[in-house]
Amino acid sequence: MFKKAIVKTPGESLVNGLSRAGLGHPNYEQALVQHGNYIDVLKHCGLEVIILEKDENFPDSTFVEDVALLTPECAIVTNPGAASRRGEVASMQKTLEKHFIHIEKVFEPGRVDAGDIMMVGAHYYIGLSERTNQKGALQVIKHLESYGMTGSTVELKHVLHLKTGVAYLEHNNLVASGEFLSKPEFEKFNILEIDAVESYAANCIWVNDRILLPVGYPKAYETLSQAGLDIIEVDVSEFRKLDGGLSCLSLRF
Ligand code: CIR
Repeated sequence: MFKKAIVKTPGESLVNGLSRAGLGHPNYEQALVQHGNYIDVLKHCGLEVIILEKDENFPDSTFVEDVALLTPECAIVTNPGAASRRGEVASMQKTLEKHFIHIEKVFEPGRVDAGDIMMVGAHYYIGLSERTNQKGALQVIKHLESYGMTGSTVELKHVLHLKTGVAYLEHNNLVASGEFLSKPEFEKFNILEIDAVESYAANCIWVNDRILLPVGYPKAYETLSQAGLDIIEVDVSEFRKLDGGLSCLSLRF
């Protein structure tokens, strides 16, 4: 069970965040409302939410998930793949020092966005993407192993991050879309297939036996509720315009 979450208020510079979605710029006021609602939902799931102040210097810094991997044993501060995001790690490291005894780091030439890392118990799947390279993944695996955990890499081609297309919802349930439906490494899971037209819904999260799912994906809702999952729908449409979603907006631990 998670006890806490770290989130970061979006700055007005959010509208200039990185995007390949082609959905236009987010509306800042609406993004703030959606972010506030997201915080309320995390609280409703029993989490203490640590809200970091906005930082206009880093348009994408509200997507806190990418700058650190939090495990029960340690935090690993990443070295993000996008140059414009690398400076986000310094302030996050300061925050994490208040909550973690052990903090490890990823260094050049290793690059990692933790949106590429999916936790399944004590094993961590690390997507090799345009943001996360082999050298970065190997550094993460070495850190994990030094604390008795394990990691392995997964190739991905069509989406930004591993967790853009796949989500582990505990109890062996794996939500998957597109290229992840046929990965041999995921065959052992109970796959909950997300239809290609609703692929954005694959970025859902497990929070203390509730599932946060984006609003507006009826087929995905049906699939997850048929599987007996307890769903809360959350509107993150403005963050979708920047390729972000429910997992990216918090670090849960
Ligand atoms: C970026 O391109 O880095 C941001 N606009 C979106 C990051 C989304 N993060 C995630 O999927 N973990």
